[in-house]
Amino acid sequence: MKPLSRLTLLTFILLLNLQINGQEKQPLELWYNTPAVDWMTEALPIGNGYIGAMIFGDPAEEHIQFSEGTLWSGGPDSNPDYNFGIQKNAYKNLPKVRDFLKEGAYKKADSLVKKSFVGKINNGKKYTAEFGDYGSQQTMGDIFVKVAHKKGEITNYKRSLDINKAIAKVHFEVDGTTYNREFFGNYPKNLMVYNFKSSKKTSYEIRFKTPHALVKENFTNNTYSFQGKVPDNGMGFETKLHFKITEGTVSYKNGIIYIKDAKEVTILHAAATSFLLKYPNYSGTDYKAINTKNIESAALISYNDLKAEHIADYTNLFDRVQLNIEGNSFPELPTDKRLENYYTSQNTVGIEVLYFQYARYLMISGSRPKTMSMHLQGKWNNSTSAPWAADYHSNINLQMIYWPAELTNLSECHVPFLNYIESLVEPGKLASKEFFDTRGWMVNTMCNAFGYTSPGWGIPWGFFPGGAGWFSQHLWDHYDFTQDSEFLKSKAYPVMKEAALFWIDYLTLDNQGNLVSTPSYSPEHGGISNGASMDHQIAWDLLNNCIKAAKVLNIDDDFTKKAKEVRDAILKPKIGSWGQLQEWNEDVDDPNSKHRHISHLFALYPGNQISTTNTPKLADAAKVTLNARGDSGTGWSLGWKVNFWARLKDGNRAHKLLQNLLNPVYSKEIRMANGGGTYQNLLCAHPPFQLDGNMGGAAGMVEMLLQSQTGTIELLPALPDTWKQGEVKGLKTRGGFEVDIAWGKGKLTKATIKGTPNKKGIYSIKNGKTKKFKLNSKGLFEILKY
Ligand code: FUC
Repeated sequence: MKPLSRLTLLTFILLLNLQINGQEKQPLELWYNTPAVDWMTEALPIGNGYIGAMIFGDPAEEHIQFSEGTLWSGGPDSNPDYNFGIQKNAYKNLPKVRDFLKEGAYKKADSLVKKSFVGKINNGKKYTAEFGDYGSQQTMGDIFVKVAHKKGEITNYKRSLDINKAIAKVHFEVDGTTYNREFFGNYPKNLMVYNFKSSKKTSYEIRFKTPHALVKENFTNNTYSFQGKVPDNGMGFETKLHFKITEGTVSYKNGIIYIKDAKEVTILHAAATSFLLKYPNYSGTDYKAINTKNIESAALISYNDLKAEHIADYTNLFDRVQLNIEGNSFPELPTDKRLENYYTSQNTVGIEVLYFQYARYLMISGSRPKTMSMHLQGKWNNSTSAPWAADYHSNINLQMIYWPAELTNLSECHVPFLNYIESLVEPGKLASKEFFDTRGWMVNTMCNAFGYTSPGWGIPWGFFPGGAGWFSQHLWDHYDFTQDSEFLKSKAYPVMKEAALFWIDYLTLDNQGNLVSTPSYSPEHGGISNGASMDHQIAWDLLNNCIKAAKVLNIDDDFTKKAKEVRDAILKPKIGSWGQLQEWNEDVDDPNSKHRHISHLFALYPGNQISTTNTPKLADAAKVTLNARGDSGTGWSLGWKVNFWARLKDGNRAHKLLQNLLNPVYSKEIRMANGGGTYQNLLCAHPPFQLDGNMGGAAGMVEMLLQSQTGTIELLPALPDTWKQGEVKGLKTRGGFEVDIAWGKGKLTKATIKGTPNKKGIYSIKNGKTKKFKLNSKGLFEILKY
């Protein structure tokens, strides 16, 4: 072979390889050339599903802060009278409130709700803790690793997070000695694994610090154990660290582990608590046995094997979806600089792809079967009194955190949330009975780890019985995307049905013969109403999903008949005086309101009662509302708006909102109006840090490329002009299909729909005509060139 042709062949192979392994070659890495000083905005998150840790990367002393999802203050063990916030017999005041509302006596109705339908924390007891017996998610503590590195100038410093493999790294050199650290969460072993290497022997001092009470501390067989308890409820927990070293010695004195002259140190880190997600006691896990087993199962395995096991487990999920968009710039700049450049020059989509895959990274790192559901901060919390208790908010936040799960082929990661939903049914039934004398279950705005399902302890923010219906949408979606009818039958449908019973009982007839939700408040915006639109849309969505589920399961009974009757009688979305979609039954929307919650657009996203194809007038009204609310907001509000505009098929506007979401933010204080964006570690800034915006943004990017909520697989429904050429692989749709799409010059070039052989469906390209398709005997359907 002539040298030239060999070169051509090599180039060809290289190009082919680049294309095939696009994901592999993509620089999916966050990196920085300075250590993190600040936890919220700079430290890098890793996790094994159960535990979330933040890595700082200081050469002189590594700092690993961590939390385990089940560690909470509050609950029944903090107060023997804890009762899920319930006010007994509250329902006796309901007819009076309804009468007031019918008469138009809104003020009187509102004060009676504030008095009677408010959740009760602490049951009269005095608590010093901010959230009383409601509790807060807790940090477990901090591990500090002092490194006696050589004195001298630190060179070639790099702190990074490789999200292709889910490994955080720190590298630096001092006077010819190289120091390398690696950190990852191994889900199969339920361990965190930290590795410190140096080209010359190094000594270390390691200590654990926690804000909780000490029960017992000891050190045997190179294993340190700290058994502690949360002060207010005595919840037991243990942090266990096992040390493996190459050369050198290990010793222990007064809470400090000394490692002398080691070439390499591996720390296996286990953490567990006595919490059990089970009504009514929420306790009973043998956490010490779990830790012993987890450490023992890994102690004899080499560091490289633990790493290989982790990479195989992680990539099995992560590699299912690939996204390439032309213009992905290679990261010759540190991530914080890229973020700054992105927002000012707005000429690189590389960071958008990184942001998208980072959301999937965070989902895999924070939510795996058998782990606790992610909370407002996923699994990353460094506080004992976190913002909003780092709890489970049902009026947008928790749902948004799980929006990308099914869409981006991470169904398994959805499971902890689905289990959490199930755990709320029993306490939610008690709350439903005492507050409203209704059947079924409900939750309100804030939920904790201990079945708190009552309204919050302040009204109007705390009053939102719509939460359970909205949560239930996730159960239906899990079925719809996976087509797992056993799950639908045994898990989803019973819970959905109970949520529907609440609405069947709660809705009342107005003078025009419509069913309305009364009393109601639109989440955190405006006053009491004779029908907040979001409630109606949620109830409609829930009943509609119950009807679809019953059809799949072949159920035709009194409940399904009633469900249809009620669904069709619910007050429909209304268009108001200035062309807006009405937030309430009353036409009182303020055209100047910029409020972050746009609850009445639930029907557009994540619901499907409104669409550009089936209800164009309502879609136009939604547009009027969105234009009035503007393009700024808190982090999650921006994330929601990306999805709204994508559903309205306006790709450029959706992209503009994505750009606003990627606005660099430095503030850590709570801001309730504007100020949302992204921190230097690419975590979403409400501010402060909340994971919802990361996930909402990623879900929105999917909506721009692929939608399926109307029963049609819509390819490239909201492609922005700047995404001229690209390729996405492995996205999922309702009906259980998997879709790959490639496009160039803004037009589809190739798409593949995969699924069960011979399965039929409908598709459209860029909002064009709908066409039928049938998968072949291999379960494939290909669309070539548009
Ligand atoms: C809702 C929002 C707030 C915040 C909180 C956690 O109450 O209105 O903006 O995100 O949840």
